[in-house]
Amino acid sequence: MYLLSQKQVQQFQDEGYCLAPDFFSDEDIALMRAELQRLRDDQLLFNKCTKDDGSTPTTDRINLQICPLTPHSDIFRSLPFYKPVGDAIGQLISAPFVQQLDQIFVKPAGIGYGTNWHQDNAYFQSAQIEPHRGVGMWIAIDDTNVNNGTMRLIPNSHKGMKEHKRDLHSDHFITCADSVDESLAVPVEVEAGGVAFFNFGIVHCTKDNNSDQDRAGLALHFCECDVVSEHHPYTHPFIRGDEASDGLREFGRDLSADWLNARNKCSPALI
Ligand SMILES: O=C(O)CCC(=O)C(=O)O
Repeated sequence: MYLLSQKQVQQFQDEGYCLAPDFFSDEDIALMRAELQRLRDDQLLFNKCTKDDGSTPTTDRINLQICPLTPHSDIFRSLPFYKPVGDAIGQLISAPFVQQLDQIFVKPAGIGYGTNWHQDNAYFQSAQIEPHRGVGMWIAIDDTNVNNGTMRLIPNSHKGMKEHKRDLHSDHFITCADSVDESLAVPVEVEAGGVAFFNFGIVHCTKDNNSDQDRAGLALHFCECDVVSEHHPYTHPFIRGDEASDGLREFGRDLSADWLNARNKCSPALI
């Protein structure tokens, strides 16, 4: 059973983020990689990069995204119901809470393009949402480091919302890059299976992948149920609280064993 330490929880409360370097096992990562490969083979990820006009697609800069993910993958749909995930989120925000959204970004080797500075709360446009009541869980599907453009985040940046405008190097992203002091940023350098938890108000980005290996990250977002944003068309399953049913009420089936069952069937050759 994985639980965040008191020190990690305290850092999340004080600075708006914490890292859990060994959250997922090699077997978990093998399953994530196998399912991601299936999604890529099925051409369900799309390049979000554009020339400076916000609309003309690029071929020399690629930032592949699938969002939302759950409608395309029973395996990733089951991950929030895997007990260690809900337990860790329950240490950071209060029940009842739901899943807000899920997505994967892939930065292909050499031409992988970063996702510009932003606060997730600028996307989850609910008038009433308070950033500390939502948490992003960014999972390294591959080893991450500065050379392959890992996530960077700015500690303590969650205490106020910044102005965002359209990022014209992408087809729909928004950014607060103009008001960011990059010298304050911390890179999230973790091996595959490591996790960064961060408050919906934390300013963060990813950079270009200059390495010779693809780099993928999976982002799950959770928030307390009374601040959920309906901005994205998405089912918001209850993860903890009286209305939580391990997916039964939202998806018609108890999904609590699905992650482990799929993991047990996944080929060890992929590890
Ligand atoms: O992986 C990325 O490029 C960006 C991820 C991100 O910004 C997020 O999860 O909020």
